[in-house]
Amino acid sequence: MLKLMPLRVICLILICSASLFAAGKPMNVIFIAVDDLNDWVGVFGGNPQAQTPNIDKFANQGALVFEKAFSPATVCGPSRSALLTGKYSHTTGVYGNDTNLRHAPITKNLDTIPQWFSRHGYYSLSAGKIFHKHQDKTSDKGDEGQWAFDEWVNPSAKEHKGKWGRNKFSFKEGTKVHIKPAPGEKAVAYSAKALQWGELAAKPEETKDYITSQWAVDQLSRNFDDKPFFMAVGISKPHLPWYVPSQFYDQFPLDEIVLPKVKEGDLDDIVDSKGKVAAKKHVWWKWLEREGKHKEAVRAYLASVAYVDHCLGSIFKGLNESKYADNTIVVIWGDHGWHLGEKFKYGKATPWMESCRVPLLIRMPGVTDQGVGKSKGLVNLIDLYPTLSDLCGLPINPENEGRSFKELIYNPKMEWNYPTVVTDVKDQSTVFDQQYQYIRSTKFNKKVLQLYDYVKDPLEWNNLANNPEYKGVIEKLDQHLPSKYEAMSIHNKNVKH
Ligand SMILES: [Ca+2]
Ligand SMILES: [Ca+2]
Repeated sequence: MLKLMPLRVICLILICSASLFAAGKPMNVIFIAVDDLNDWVGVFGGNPQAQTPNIDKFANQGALVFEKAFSPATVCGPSRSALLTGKYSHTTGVYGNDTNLRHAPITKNLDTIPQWFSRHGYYSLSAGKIFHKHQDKTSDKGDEGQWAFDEWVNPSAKEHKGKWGRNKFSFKEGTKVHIKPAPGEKAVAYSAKALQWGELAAKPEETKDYITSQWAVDQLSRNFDDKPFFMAVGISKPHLPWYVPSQFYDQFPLDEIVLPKVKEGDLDDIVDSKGKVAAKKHVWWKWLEREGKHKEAVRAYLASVAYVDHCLGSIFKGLNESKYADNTIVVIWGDHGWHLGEKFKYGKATPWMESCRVPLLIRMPGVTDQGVGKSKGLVNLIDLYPTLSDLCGLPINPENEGRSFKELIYNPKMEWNYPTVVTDVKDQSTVFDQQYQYIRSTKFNKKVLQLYDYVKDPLEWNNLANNPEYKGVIEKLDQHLPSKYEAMSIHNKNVKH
């Protein structure tokens, strides 16, 4: 057929199809945040007991798994603020969960990722937790970043009852647990309140994250006025309390739970410049030890991760069956890690590996499905802003501090060894290269250094910082850490409206 056509007709057809391709719409983006998800996901290998068949299948069918991805900070607020603004907390002063990027002088006028996409022709929409939620005296609803999207909904809110209504659930009898301080023991309010779990007498379809996931699927039948879309979906588990339907607990028989390893005396080599031990066992670890409930806590987290995987599975299925299956980039990220006993700690907000490493997967049709599936390149969630801009053909915001790793996505086996930084709190940061983690803390006028060879010592038991053999390694890594820390920006309670 082709050889019967005159050459100029063939040329015309080729030119037309090339220009149609060039004029084709940019890729859509589905941007999925999972709150407090660590590397206990099958393909990330953080815990072989994890049951995440949907994420694993998603990875095995064309998403790229970043084995060395880190968060810019180790609690929700500053990690998300850094990712969304493209600037580290040591640059902006947005540290801790009580500073809102919307009030900080350095960040309040920056375009966040969804705003950048809207500014460049995208339709942005969101449900669930993407921005950290802050008090807002002008509204009883709080500031959840509603202002950053063209459309923001809370699909499980009361006003949607009927279509998306959320019910209050009861617990399966005898499964509700609240770990508290010992009588008379002083503890900060959050610690005393937050460590809770229980098996819900509910179907997954009735619960918040499933409803949010279903909202995302429902949007995939829309046209968005013919614009490409940027859809942000926030999944709230496995954040505490670990209340998920009992079927997910049933997947993990309690007597089969294996606990993460700890080494007695592990913290004794973390010392300040006077040789005084500067780390101690965390209160939640001590309470769980006292109550004999380590296995129950680990099981509750595993059950919550299995629940998240179930919800994500519904998004993957909905996307595969939609008209957007072949022109949508999917990014899945955890906002920081979480300890389940490692280094005698439960929770986040430490400078150690378990708090800093995050799961990150990116699927780009036509690109990652041709590739090798896993990358060992060093990347950070702060790199997502420029990377997604780059992948979608948007200009890179000159305010971004991260680095686009588009090239790595196209070629996951290439060398990508840019050391990357995590700022845990003011005056405490850590840097990762391909072999070492180096932590420098000058908090409270005390200098505490830690160096771990996480390749040889993945549980980070041997602090090498005071071993003279590693002086050169430390000097080299220290250059990547912040030379100054911006002062803490305005605390929520001091914000005037
Ligand atoms: Ca979080
Ligand atoms: Ca140690």
